Amino acid sequence: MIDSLYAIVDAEAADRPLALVFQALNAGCAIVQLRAKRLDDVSFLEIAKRVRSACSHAGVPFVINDRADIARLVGADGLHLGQDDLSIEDARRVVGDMQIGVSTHTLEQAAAAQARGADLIAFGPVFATKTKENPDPVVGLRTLEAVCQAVSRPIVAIGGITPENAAETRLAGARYIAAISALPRFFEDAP
Ligand code: 3NM
Repeated sequence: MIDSLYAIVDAEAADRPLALVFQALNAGCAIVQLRAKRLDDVSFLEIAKRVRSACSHAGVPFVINDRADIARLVGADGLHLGQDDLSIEDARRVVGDMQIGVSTHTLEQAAAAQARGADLIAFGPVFATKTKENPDPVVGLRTLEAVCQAVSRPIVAIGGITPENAAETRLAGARYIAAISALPRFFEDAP
């Protein structure tokens, strides 16, 4: 399961974000995303450089949430965009051919993200989440399954993913499972 784990480290919410990144890398996660909705630019850039370096050493793709400028500055492997962030087209003008992921919450949004050239499509919230401010309605496993069948880009399931529901979420067809609040628990359960 860890090799499908898309570890999202929230630089503001985590007590020690870098330690969490190292834990995720040591456990063998698939992708690391750094997220910071309110951190000042200097601090975000500083931590992003460190995570960039750690991921490079581990050979794990490093994704920046939302901030195309910081993704480009640190040479991230990917940029992740929400529905209200830059469009894929505009983001590409900043980050070039970097991998771009897009958050989606309906089948229509997922299909549109694919049509616009998203490399990875996040879909959720699959389960109830307390992490996101104003989350979209819970989509559930059946809708996740339908989206996984309808689009050909890899799907990242997100929202309320825990070690307990990770297996059924993967079975629904998600290539990756993303976790924020339950992230440390995946390492406790790792062999
Ligand atoms: N995006 P947790 S749900 C950042 O539905 C985010 O697009 C979502 O946090 C979406 O693993 C979510 O703690 C929060 O539930 C995920």
